[in-house]
Amino acid sequence: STFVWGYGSDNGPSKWGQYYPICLGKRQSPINIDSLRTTFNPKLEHIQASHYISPQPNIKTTLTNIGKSIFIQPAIDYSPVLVDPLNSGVFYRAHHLHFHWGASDNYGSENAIDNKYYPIEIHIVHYNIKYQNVLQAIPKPDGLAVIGIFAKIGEGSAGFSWLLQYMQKLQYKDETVTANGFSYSSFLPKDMSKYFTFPGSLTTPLCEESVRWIVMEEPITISSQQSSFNLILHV
Ligand code: GRE
Ligand code: ZN
Repeated sequence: STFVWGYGSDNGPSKWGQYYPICLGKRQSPINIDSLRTTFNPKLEHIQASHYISPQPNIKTTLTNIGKSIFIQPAIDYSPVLVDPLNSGVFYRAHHLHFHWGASDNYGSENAIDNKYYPIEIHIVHYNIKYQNVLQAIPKPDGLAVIGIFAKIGEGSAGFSWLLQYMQKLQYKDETVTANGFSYSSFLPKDMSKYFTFPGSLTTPLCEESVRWIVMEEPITISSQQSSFNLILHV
């Protein structure tokens, strides 16, 4: 078929299921998190922020314009490991970080908390170390864990300031640049102790139902100038 998925009225999420049947499933993301209907689980594992600090500044990191997002992928020798929040014997390795954003600061996140949407949502995608690589893991029900971080407008962000140095070279789809000095930790909120976790899916086709979601309650802040990082993209 000639269907190309997107976010418009003709090709947006409500149309994806006609072409990608998994997108009609029962474990689909994103969701609005209704905080009054969540329960506190004192046994949840802590997310260890220290695992996300780059051990050295000169690790090669590939930045790619994938058309709908910017993708940040450090060399494999820097890949933090996440313990499953519900099971201390299950581990996921960080694979890449990407962004979702809107055309204005009023919307852009995919998930929401109590119907509040943020201008940007960051996804740190991890795969279960029992699988050989991320492609093997994507179709498996226990394949992925994604940390979702919201960004709102406020103080500038060190992570976005680092990213903005490279955006001029990433204006067109499939452009790629090799960067130095990336650290996942520069995209994380100070308080990692409060998060919502639930089973879900990739938020883009094929919508595979393989994600253990970990959505941080505390947003990071980026300056309004930084929030226009996407405006130079020809996507
Ligand atoms: C996405 O396509 O946006 C995506 C992934 C993997 C996990 C979550 C997610 O590619 O939203
Ligand atoms: Zn995503």
